[in-house]
Amino acid sequence: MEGVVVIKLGGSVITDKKKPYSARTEVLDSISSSIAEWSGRLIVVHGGGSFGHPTAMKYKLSSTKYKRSGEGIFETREAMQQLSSMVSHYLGQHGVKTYTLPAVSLLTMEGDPRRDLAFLIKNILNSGLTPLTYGDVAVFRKGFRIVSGDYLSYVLSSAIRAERVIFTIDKQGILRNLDDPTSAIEELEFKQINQFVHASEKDATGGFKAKVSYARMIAENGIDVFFVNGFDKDALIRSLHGERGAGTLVKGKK
Ligand code: IP8
Repeated sequence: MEGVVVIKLGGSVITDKKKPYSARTEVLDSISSSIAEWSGRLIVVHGGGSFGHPTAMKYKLSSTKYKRSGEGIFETREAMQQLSSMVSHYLGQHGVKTYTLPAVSLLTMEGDPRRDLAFLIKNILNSGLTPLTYGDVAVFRKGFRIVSGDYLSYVLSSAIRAERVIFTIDKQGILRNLDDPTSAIEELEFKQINQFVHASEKDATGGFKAKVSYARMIAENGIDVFFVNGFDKDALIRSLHGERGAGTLVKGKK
């Protein structure tokens, strides 16, 4: 689908990962205003930050293991739904009206994209609404498992052949040197990306390493991927327009 951008709002951007259940409302407000300024079509995905991850880890839920018992599922999903309703609220305040899709509505019982996913998304986009989804605990044939917002960004961008995917993170981009926050790499080929995995705290969905592997899969599908600083309004707007120099561009395979 021409011109659609998928933006993933990283949990470390929209929440303070050091304080449980603390949303950065001023950041949500600023990101929402940048999104509203941009006139193109968008799908918004967000991560768990200090809402989803501590709760999921408390109940030993992860993106790799299935669980049959419902223990902790309500608590984790409730935390994510709270965060998601804040994301939706701030977008709405700026005139971006969302249509929230829980992960389970996008996937089959095997965890793959549902067959008519592109059709579902197109119908929402064509109505003028903005699809919104988030990392969640989904239920599959084998039981409950977390699906990350990064995986959903991959699934959605592939289904609709997005123009580009933007991962907002709490750094200037992918850093060449982890000790130097100004060392963001301007452009990378998808094959090079795995060399630059940032250290990240342990979380329920595989941290930065998993994000990089989804970014690689997206770029391998021919879609450009940006890593931009979610706190930098200018960089965010530039990446929405697909401009180079806004963080790191991982070039889609040609
Ligand atoms: O932050 C995590 O989503 P992510 C969702 O995109 C939960 O990995 C439930 C922890």
